[in-house]
Amino acid sequence: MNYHIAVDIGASSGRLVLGTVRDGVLSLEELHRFSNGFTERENSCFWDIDYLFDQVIDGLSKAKARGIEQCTLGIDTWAVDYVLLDADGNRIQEVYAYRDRRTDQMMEQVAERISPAEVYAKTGIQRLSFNTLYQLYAHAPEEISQADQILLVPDYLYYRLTGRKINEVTNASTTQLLNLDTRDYDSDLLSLLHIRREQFARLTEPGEELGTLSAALMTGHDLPVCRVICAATHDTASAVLGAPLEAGRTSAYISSGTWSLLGVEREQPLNNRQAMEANYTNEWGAYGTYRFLKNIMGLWLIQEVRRLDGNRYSFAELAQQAGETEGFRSLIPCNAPRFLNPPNMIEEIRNACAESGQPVPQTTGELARCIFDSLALTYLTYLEELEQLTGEPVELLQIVGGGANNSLLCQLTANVIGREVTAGPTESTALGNLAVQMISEGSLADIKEARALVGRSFEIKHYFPETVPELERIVTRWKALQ
Ligand code: ADP
Ligand code: LRH
Repeated sequence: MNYHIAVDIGASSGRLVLGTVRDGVLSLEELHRFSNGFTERENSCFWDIDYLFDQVIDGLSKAKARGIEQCTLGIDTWAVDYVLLDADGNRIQEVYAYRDRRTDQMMEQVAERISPAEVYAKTGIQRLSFNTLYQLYAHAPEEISQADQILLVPDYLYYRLTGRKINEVTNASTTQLLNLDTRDYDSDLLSLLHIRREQFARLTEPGEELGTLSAALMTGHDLPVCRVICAATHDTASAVLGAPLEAGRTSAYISSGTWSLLGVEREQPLNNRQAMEANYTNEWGAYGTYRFLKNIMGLWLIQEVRRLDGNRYSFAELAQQAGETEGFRSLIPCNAPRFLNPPNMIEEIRNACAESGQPVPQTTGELARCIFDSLALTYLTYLEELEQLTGEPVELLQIVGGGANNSLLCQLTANVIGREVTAGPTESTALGNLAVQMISEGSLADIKEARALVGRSFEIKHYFPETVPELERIVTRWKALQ
């Protein structure tokens, strides 16, 4: 029996998932799950990277206790965030979380030095205030010069496990520093940041074998013998690899978690003027693919409402309460920067409703309904924009990730976009991570085979559009809010 373990850490939770194939069917077993989130201290937002590393070790110890002696191992996490290391490989400072407000004015400042059009032509990456480019620009050059090495978060976890320093490409593309033509870090952008090429590590493709767990880790803990494989370390790259994209039908996907990433897989980037103006991104995927997509504020909105409500209700309960509440009563423009990291999400949503003369959601169910209705309308807006940009009509929308559990949101999405929606697998990110491991060790030929395996191993739910009374009027109301 071949064992594969995916370490998948999203902004809201992490897990170690064991994948095994028996009789041509892939099954998953969750070995370990833990919560994640950034903490705010003195107006800055940080991840607890040591806690995350400890969770990886705890999960691997559980694997050993469960009888797994040998396995392959891959890691993916959220994108853009980085760790600065000194020459001894020690962290120079804490790891900023991308919602930290120090980058608020950085896109504008960078635009004074190099035009957004030039950056887009070079990188094809959308302008988001938290891209690594803007995060690094927020440092004083002297601080950057102290860094011997800059690793993104999953690269750093690999380094702690194996001692090897790499920059995995799918995640590196989210820095907004990779050049589409040279396929390396762009020298103009590096100069702007006062960074030397050697401060970044070697760009590494998914599938490369990185070695074994370090001797120090193996002597200090009871762990399986792991062949460590470089996964598609950007969680969204793994999520789309693990999505059973339907051949023969034009489909778009939403990787639905803390963010809703809505887009299509392509073999070529699309970085023309229209794509730039609409702010679509071309993130690098594994095996020569690109994800042409848009970041939508996503389930972060409900995560924050739930947290501020004292975690009284589960996500399933929140969806149920929303379902019992009148629909399309109060709407918010989800993608407005005000929702990226407001001091109080509940107040922010209420203020936005009051400012636009709509009823102010009072109960938790009303707040949840406002979020889900608004997300479904945002999906419609960007799906139509996506079709215009690619020139290809979309028949089917495939939702993967934790958000695929939310049947209210899936049904609302089908109703609003007027197209079939599929939901699942919910663990597509772990599946994409495992797929790279299996392709790397040779038990699967390619991503087509991997998707076929996912397709026959997991149940997918189908949602068909139901009529929404006065949808046109709702859409007009929604557009007026932007
Ligand atoms: P990330 O990887 O960004 O941390 P996930 O893909 O794990 O996110 O998705 C987490 C989200 O999935 C939660 O914020 C929640 O909104 C949604 N979710 C998970 N389980 C359920 C459920 N049973 N019902 C409704 N929503 C759910
Ligand atoms: C989703 C995600 C997304 C990025 C954001 C930082 O977890 O990786 O693709 O834009 O987090």
